Amino acid sequence: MKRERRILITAALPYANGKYHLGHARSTYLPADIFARFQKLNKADVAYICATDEHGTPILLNAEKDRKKPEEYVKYWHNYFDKLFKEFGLIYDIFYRTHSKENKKLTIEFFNKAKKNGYIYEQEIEQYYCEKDKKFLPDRYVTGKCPYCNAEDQYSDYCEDCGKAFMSGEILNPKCRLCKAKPVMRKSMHYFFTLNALKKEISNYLQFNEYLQKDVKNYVKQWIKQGLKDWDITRNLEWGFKVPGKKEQVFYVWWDAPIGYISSTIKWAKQTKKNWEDYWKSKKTEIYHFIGKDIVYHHYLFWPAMLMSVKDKYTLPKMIPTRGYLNLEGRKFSKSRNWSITLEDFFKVFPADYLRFYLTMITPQASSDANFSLNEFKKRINDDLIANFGNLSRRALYFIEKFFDKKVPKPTELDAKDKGVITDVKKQHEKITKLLEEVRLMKALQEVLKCSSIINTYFQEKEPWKTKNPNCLYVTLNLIKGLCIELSPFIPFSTNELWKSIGLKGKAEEQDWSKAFELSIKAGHEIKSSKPLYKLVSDEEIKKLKRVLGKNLELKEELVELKNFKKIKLRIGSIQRAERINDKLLKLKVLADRERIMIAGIGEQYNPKELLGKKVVVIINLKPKVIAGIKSEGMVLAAEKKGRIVLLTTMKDITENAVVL
Ligand code: B3M
Ligand code: ZN
Repeated sequence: MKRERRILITAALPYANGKYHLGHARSTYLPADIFARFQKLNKADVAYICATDEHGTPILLNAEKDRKKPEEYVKYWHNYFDKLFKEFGLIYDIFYRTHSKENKKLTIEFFNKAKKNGYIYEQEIEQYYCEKDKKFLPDRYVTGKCPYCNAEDQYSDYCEDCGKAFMSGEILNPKCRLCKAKPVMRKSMHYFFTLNALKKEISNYLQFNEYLQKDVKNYVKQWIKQGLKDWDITRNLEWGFKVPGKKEQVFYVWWDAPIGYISSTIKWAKQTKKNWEDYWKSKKTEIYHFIGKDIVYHHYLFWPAMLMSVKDKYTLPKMIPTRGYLNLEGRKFSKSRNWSITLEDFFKVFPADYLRFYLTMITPQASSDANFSLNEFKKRINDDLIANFGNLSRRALYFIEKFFDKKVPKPTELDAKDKGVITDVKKQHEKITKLLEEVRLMKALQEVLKCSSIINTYFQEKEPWKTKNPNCLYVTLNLIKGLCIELSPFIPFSTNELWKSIGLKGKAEEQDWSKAFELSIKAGHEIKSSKPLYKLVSDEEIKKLKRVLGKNLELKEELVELKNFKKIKLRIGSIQRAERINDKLLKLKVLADRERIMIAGIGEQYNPKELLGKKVVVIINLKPKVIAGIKSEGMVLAAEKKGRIVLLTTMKDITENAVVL
C-alpha cells in the first residue's frame, strides 16, 4: 500500500522515578495515543515513540534512598510503565529508554555538532563541594537555612516555605546532605548552550508555524521578549551520560531527554528495517510532540533550538499539542495528602476504556486545566457511553439474533429514511476526520456520539422490535460497524470486543478509516453474540474509589452531610502562629472562641509568614481529627477561585471572635 503521509508522534517521556497520577494520562499519553490510533487507521505511515526518561538528580537521590543502583532503579520503573501503559491501551511502536547506547551516542553527537557550530561555550561557575565526600553537590544535595525567612532544612536553590529562589551560595548554614559536613565553594567549568543566539530563528519558527497552539505560542513569545538565558547543560553528578573530556560531569537531563525521541526512533527503525532519517530529516515528515503545560519551555524553546544548532537538516515539530493540569474533585493532586488516584487504582475498579472515554470528554484542545469528578465520571459513562452507543449496539445485535437467527437479514430496496441516515452519518464522519486531524479530540468524540444519536433516532423511528424491518437491522448493523472504527481510537478494548461480537475478522483498530461506513456486512452474515458490552457504573464502585482518596474526602463529605447548615458553628479567628509541616500542610494556632490548633491543607498556596494576623473564617464544632500526627480542632474555610484555593478572610469591620451565624 502506498502511504501518503509520514507522521512521527511522541508523548513526553515519563521519568523512571515513581508512579504517575491521572493528570499525565490526560495531558499527554491518552491524546497522543488517540491521535496515533487515528492516523494508523487513516493509513498514514506512523512512528509512535515513547521511552522512560532515566537521568537527573531526583532519580539518583531516590535510587540511593531505595538502596538501589540507579541502573537497577530505572530498569524497575521502566518495566512498571511499560506494563501499565499496555493496560491503558497505549500502542507505541516502541517504548524505549533514555539510558541506552543509542541515546548516549546521539547525545554526544548533538553536543559536538552544536559546539562546533558555536552554540556551546565553556564558563567557570562556583558550586558547593564536599571535601569529605570529595564531590560537587548539586542543588538538592545541599540543605540549610533560608536567608529570607529563616526556615530550616531547605534546598540550596529554593525555599519551600517562603517560595523564594536563591543563587548558589546564598543559603545559610549549608550542609552536605550525605555527610552533614559544611561544604566549601569550588570553581568548575561548565558548558552553556547559547539559547539567546538562536532567538531570531526560534521567533521565526513560532511566528510562521501556523499549527502551533495559539494559547501557548502567546506566552512563549512573552518569554522571548523578556530575554532568553543561556542554558547550563552540564552537571557534576555520577549518573547520566559523561561529558566528553570531563571526568566528573554528565549532561543535564534535559539535554539528553528530548534526544531520546530520536534515539528511540533509531532503535525502532533498526528493529523494523526502516530508515530513521525518513522520520526526522525528511520534508515529508510531520512531527507531533504531545506534552503537558509544565514542559512548554523545553519543547517550544530548547528543543527546536537544539535541533537548529546541530545544522543537520532535522525537521522542526509541526505541532506540540499542550494540555493543562488535572484537578481531582476541585483540588490539586497531592501524594502526601493522599489526594491522588493512580491508573492502577482506577483499573482495579473500572475498565481502561471508561477512563479513556471520560478523560477525553474533559480535555479540550487547550492548555487550560480540567477537573476530574467521580460523580461526573459516572454520569458520562452511564449516560453517554452506555445509554447511547452501548445500548444501540446491544439492541441491534439482539434483534438480529431474536428475529433472524443471528443472520443479517436481506434488505429490500432502501427507502428515504434508510438512505438519509447513511448520508447523515457519512457527513458526520467527514467532520470527525477534520477534527481529529486538528487534534481536537474532545470535540471529535462529541461528534462521534452525535453520530451514534443519529443512528439511534433512526432505529427508534423504524421500531424494528415491532416491525422486524430487515432494512433497519441491516443498515443499523453496518453503521454500528462504522461507529466501532470511529470509536476505536478512543475506546479500543470495547470496540475490538464489539467487532468480535458482530462476527467480523481482525480488530476494529486495524480497519480503514476511509471505508468505515461502507455497507460491507452483507445479508446472511452471522453475528456472534449480543451480550452487553458495558456494565453501568454503580455508586458502590464510585465509593470504592473515593475510599482510595482517603481522609480528606471524608472530611469534605462530612461537611456536606451536615444538612442543617445552622449546625455548623462558624467563628472569625485570627491566626496567631503558622508553621509548615510539609509542602502541603500548615499547622495554625488560631484564636477563635479560644486558642485552637488547626491543620490546614493550604501549604501550596500560602507561606506561613503571610498568614500571621490574618482573620479567617473557621468551623469550631467539628470532631477533632488527627492529621499528620497532630490533633486538629477545627477547620479553616477556603474556597476555590479560578482554580486556586483561597482562604475566606473577613472584611475589616468584623471584629475578632465575632459569631458569624
Ligand atoms: N521526563 C517528564 C515531564 O516533565 C519529563 C519529560 C521529558 S520529554 C523529553 O513531564
Ligand atoms: Zn525561606
